[in-house]
Amino acid sequence: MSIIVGTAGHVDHGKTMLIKALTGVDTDRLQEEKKRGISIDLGFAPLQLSAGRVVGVVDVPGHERFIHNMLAGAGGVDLVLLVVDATEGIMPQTREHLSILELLQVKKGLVAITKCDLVEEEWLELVEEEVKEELQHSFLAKAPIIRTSAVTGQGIEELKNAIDRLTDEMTGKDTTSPLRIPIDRVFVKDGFGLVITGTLLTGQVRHGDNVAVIPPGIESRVRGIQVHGAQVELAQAGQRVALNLSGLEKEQLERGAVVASPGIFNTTSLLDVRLKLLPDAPHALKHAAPVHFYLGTARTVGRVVLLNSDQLKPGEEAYCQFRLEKKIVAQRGDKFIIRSYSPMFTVGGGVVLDENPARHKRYRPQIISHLQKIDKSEADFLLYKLREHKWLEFAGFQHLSKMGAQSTLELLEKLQEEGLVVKRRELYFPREKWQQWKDLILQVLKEFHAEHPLLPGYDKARLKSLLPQGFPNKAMEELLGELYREKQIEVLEDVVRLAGFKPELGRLQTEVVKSILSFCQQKGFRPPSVKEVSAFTGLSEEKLVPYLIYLHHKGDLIKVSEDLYLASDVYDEAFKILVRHFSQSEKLTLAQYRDLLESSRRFAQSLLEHFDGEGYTRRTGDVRVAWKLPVNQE
Ligand SMILES: Nc1nc2c(ncn2[C@@H]2O[C@H](COP(=O)(O)OP(=O)(O)OP(=O)(O)O)[C@@H](O)[C@H]2O)c(=O)[nH]1
Ligand SMILES: [Mg+2]
Repeated sequence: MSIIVGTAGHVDHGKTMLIKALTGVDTDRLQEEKKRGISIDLGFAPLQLSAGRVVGVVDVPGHERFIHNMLAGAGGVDLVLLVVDATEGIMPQTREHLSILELLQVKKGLVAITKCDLVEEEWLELVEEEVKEELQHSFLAKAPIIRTSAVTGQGIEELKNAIDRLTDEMTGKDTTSPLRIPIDRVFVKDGFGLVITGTLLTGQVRHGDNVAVIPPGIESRVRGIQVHGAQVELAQAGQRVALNLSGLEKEQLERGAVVASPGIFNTTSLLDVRLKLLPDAPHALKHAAPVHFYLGTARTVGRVVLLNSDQLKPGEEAYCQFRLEKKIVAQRGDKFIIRSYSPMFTVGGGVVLDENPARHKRYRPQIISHLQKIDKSEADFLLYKLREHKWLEFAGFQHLSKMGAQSTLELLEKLQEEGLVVKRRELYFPREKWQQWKDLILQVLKEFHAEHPLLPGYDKARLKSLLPQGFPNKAMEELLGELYREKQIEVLEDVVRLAGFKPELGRLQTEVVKSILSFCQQKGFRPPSVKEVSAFTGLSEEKLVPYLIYLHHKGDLIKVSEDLYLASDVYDEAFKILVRHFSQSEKLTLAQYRDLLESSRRFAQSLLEHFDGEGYTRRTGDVRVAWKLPVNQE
């Protein structure tokens, strides 16, 4: 289990010196940092604890101008080491860093009073009092306060032991979720190529893995992994890592991009969030105001869409939407910080609820209540997304919830038990949608039977067009299978009908059916076309077709081709003639069959093609040979 310790505190308060005293590493690696004597960018060092445990330390700059760098480091912090200079006490960035960590929902930390070698005991007591008072309502209210000096070594062991104790009882980050590493540094190392560093937020990465680098959205292979300067095969959530990546140019990447499991993350510029404005923010936040937006190691400018008011007052919290200028990788549950546009102050922050929302209209109570719901419950969120997608495979949920396979599966099982989700084969559906589709099919069949009492049922292929576009075939089969098992429908070859439905004829219809049949029988081997039957019965072709289909399904008429229905006894006779011929002869020409039937060439041809289609005969060149023909029974 790996933990990240992050420093915090005002400029020059001794963070970097303290980390050097703890770890032996000077995290100010830039020349400019050395020259100016202040930290500018993030610094990293491993801290050895008891029993061979190592935690990663992220040292942040305190200067107000480099808060954006501090923010890039603060995202992965589990335990904060708040540094307060004994000679100065609480200063503006002590407060600002504290607010940021609070908004990022860091839960634990400790306080180091530094430079104790420079002050008297009485002064120290005053400073400690001030610190306690300042922290009394924060997450650090009960944090240990340790007096230190990097110069004399006072308190360094004590501090290390306190970190040891606190990190020992912490649970580490989630190693089962998909991989995600917000990149904080990109550089080229001679003989290696491109290297990125970052805190492994979730999941794990193995030497040789394919990973996605987003943006730009390129797949890359992990050629090497380093943790605390040593080559490793596998790195896990909570560790600081350096990855050597193939196939990428330095210019394609910058801080803010993410290394992730392929196929899981996308970039987004629209976020649904819960936003809190700090009680000491200097102004209310107005609707549509531009702000600086920080998430993970990414930063951009965004506009806040207040959904329920025109302004958010200091200390207030609200559901709102952010529209960002630059696309970033975000996911539900991520914390973010906002700073006022100019001058720049940290004014608030919050948590992402949905990284792929619709653009919301303002002042819609149902949108607020929706956001409330998905804020409170992961199950409600998954259900909402399922309703939006209509159906999903398990991989789709993993993509959405990014919770890790096991937790997602458990949540889905719970939703199934509660009857809110149904699973058919490998697909999940919202229960009410599934029921709606079943009802829809029954309703359509009912109307269809009322309108077409002669027809045997509804065309199966057409049924699918009633369902949402792209409805999977296997789901269609499941839907019909379920209705069948419930004895609601019957499925004939290519049609579906309500259970128990039988085409029914009125008195008049019975007459029509009789006359069609006898007309067709009379005509024998010179059968009428659909048009001729229509003329004979006086019914339009449109009205006639259901009768023909009815007779066809009943077996009284045989459909030889689209335009040709043959009375079944006439058909049988023609078939007998065919069989008889092949009992004496190997081959049959079209002309021979025409002569045998004493009919037209066209009719003979239609029939032979039909027999070919049924597999009774086969055409080779100009002649037919018998194929799967029953032996002559005469
Ligand atoms: N006497 C004394 N001086 C210290 C101690 N710790 C740090 N200093 C001095 O304080 C100055 C600032 O120390 P840093 O460790 O660079 O402070 P920092 O908090 O990292 O500063 P930024 O990263 O720029 O915010 C340096 O000149 C240090 O020599 C200490 O324990 N005793
Ligand atoms: Mg420093």
